[in-house]
Amino acid sequence: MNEQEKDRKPGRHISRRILLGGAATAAVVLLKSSYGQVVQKAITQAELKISDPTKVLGPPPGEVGTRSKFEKPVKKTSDTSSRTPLQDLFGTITPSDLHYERHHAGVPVIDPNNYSLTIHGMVDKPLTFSLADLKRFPSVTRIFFLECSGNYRSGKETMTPQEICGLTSQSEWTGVMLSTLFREVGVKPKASWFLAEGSDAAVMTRSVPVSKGWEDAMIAYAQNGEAIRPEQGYPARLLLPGWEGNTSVKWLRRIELSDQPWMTREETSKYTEGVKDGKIRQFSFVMDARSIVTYPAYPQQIQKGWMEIRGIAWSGRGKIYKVEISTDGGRTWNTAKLQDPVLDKAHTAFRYLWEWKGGEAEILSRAIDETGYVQPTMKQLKEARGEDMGGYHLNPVTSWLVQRDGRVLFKPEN
Ligand SMILES: Nc1nc2c(c(=O)[nH]1)N[C@H]1C(S)=C(S)[C@@H](COP(=O)(O)O)O[C@H]1N2
Ligand SMILES: [Mo]
Repeated sequence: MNEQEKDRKPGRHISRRILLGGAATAAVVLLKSSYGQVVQKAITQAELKISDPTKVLGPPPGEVGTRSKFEKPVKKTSDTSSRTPLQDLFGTITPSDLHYERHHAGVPVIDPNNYSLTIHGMVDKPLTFSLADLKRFPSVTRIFFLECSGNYRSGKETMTPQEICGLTSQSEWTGVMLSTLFREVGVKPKASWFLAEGSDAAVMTRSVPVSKGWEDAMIAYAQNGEAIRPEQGYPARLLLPGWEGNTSVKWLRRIELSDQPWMTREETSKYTEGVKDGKIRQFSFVMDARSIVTYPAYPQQIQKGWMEIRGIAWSGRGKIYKVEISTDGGRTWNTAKLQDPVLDKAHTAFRYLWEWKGGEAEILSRAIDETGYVQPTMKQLKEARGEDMGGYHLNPVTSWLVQRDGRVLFKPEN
């Protein structure tokens, strides 16, 4: 028995940490002083001696809640992005502080009192809206995922779901439909494109077909029940459900209507991808269907017996229709159970009961959306788009290899 197991033995209430006299704060207790005042005192594990929570008054409520100190999900960061720990999450809403981030020039600080959004160009009545103006319009609340079109990594066996495809997250967004603002300014019938411009140091700009503006684009000022986070575009951002994350311009300050696209940097030198015969595809907005098993996955080690294979599936084209699971490397497929509600353009949780009897296994998931689109393998992607397809819009089926000892490794595609 190792040290940890010993600590978990019933009847053994004193942790190793206490025996070692660890000085970390164990609890905050409230004591009544001799004058009747309630005073707070932080006590250490060593002072506490016992780990029975029924014997100590717990800390009082705080102004903001905290995560259990035993849970430490973290984003994996680089200088320009951070990735959601998909393997640590349950359900489908990403806690706001774990939402992936992608900034081309950092997170700007914007005073909501100085914020404005101007809509001009091919409109009857150019207007500038303050944040308060935006909040006065009829609001909408909607759940959908965001995903960077560069959301794919591979190359080694020791990769987690977060490392492979953590550039996707899901929130409940609240804001005003862009169509509401389009009516307010009177978008001219001839206008077929609009430019969305951010007020970060990148002054990010993207051209978007006006039809998306009429259909389901929104200007969001809230995320998961509170003001949108600075990292997500505070105080307001454009959101284009199901489209590549880059088009959902954050810190949105300007929308201009026109009858042609602007050919900005983000839609010419970036966010384009090779297709066959040396051709380049541009304005590839829609995120195709994808899924990933988040349990079991690297770096977990499984035990023999029954378990729930779990994961998420999503599609920018609509609802997830079906998720299929294979545990034999793709020879046979079984239908996973989808967790209700299955929403349009939203992460959808799936589960599949499986008994691991020992021995090697290869677990795969494959998403099929309501349009009939089937998540491809890397081989199929290469066949369809050629070897020079670049790094955007890669949504291959992900495989996990279960070793004889139960360790799970990622199987890099080739
Ligand atoms: N103004 C502005 N908008 C932006 C970006 C940016 O750098 N500046 N990054 C884009 C990219 S590439 C993505 S994938 C998403 C990321 O949104 P998130 O950071 O809220 O996850 O925002 C997009 N909108
Ligand atoms: Mo992105």
